[in-house]
Amino acid sequence: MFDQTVYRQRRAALVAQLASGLVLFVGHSASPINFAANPYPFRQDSSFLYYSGLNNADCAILIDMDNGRETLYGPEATLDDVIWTGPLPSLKELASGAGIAHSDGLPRLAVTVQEAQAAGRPIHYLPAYRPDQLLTLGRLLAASPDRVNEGASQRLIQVVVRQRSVKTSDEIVEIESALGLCRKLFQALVRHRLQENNAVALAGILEGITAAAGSRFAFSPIITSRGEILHNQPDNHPFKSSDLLLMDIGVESREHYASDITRTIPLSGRFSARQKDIYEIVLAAQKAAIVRAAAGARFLDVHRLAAITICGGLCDLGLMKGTAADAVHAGAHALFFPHGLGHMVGLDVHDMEALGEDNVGYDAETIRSEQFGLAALRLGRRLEANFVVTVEPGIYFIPALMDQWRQEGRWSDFIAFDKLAAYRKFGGIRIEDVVQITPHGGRVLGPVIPKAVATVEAACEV
Ligand SMILES: [Mn+2]
Repeated sequence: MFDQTVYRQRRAALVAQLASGLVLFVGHSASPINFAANPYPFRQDSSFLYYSGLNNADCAILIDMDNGRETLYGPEATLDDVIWTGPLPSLKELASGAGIAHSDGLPRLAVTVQEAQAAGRPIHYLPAYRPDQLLTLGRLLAASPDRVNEGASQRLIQVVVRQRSVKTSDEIVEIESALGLCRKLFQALVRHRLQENNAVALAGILEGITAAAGSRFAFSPIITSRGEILHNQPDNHPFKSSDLLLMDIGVESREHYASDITRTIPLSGRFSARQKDIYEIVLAAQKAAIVRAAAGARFLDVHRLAAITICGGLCDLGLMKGTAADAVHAGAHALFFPHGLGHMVGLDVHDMEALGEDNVGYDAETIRSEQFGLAALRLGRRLEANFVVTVEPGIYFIPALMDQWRQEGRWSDFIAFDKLAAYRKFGGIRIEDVVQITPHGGRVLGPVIPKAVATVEAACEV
């Protein structure tokens, strides 16, 4: 974890915004796979991690903002725990590592919360998204688990989102270290792509490299020769050497910050002319978007710029027609680019998504569109310096969607449906980097991972 002063400052900044009442953070419990003693690998709640750095199960933090008292609640290790697990820090030691002055057992938390409720004091807590959190909060607050989120503090959500959105240099170092491992994964993908010849085997190799580095995936990786299936999970269908291979992968840093990288490579090592044409459009859209992603710009407009670049390129190829800006205004680009340009990255790969996508990505100025494609944009709001976001445009040829739009005659002014038959087996291309927002545009974080056609092909030769 970071030095305890980091967590103290984060909590102090939080309290300064909220002023009075109590803040309650409930951490995660172990999540059993098939019986309690055989749990999934533990991953702490990201807001709990952000304010404490503590990666321990069954803990809660209560901050009394009226007297400044901070308390860590949790189980004290028993002799049995020590016999099975080895020596463990005491609760007091855990608390002091996080700069928290007081510690106590969980029964005491229940009493303190009840007293505060009885006194009519506000208790701010974040919405829960795991059954164990819902049960714990429900028990503590004497609320039914399926209604406990109705009492979540909108004010606390706002303050936490504002704070976690702006990354410090320490956090950016973490994200860059996670990106460093992504580069190794890209190199391994390129190296092993032909011997292994299916996505399951490649995913296993990449998972092994990740685990050996002491890390883990930040989300289920997408490794597929069918890039048009946006979240296709690895399967064992053999690749064809004429296919493109899309890898969208992210790992956690030591302090659990995420990375999120997508590259699309030709399995043969050389892009075909048709693949190259589409690839260059995606790359141009990504580069234009990164330049535009400056503090003060709305990400919605950056997304639109990427969409306009894509439409312009597809018009040049004869797959679209009309004016790119008109096509994007109508939403015709979403046939090829049906998802959003990106999202924030931090302790979560979709940072803070558990607090509500709209609470993170939209505000009073920028409301989420209901238009197909644009509605999937997770982040639309105005950017600020030191936000960290992904920029990940793509072009996909999705047969079911092309068929439906053609039948409906949808946007036939903009789409050359008769030209699309030749692309039914093309798949999809996405290129994604993680970018730090600066006053002058986006700064790509992490080591260089090849993305120009020539450097991708050169990497494939090794
Ligand atoms: Mn992403």
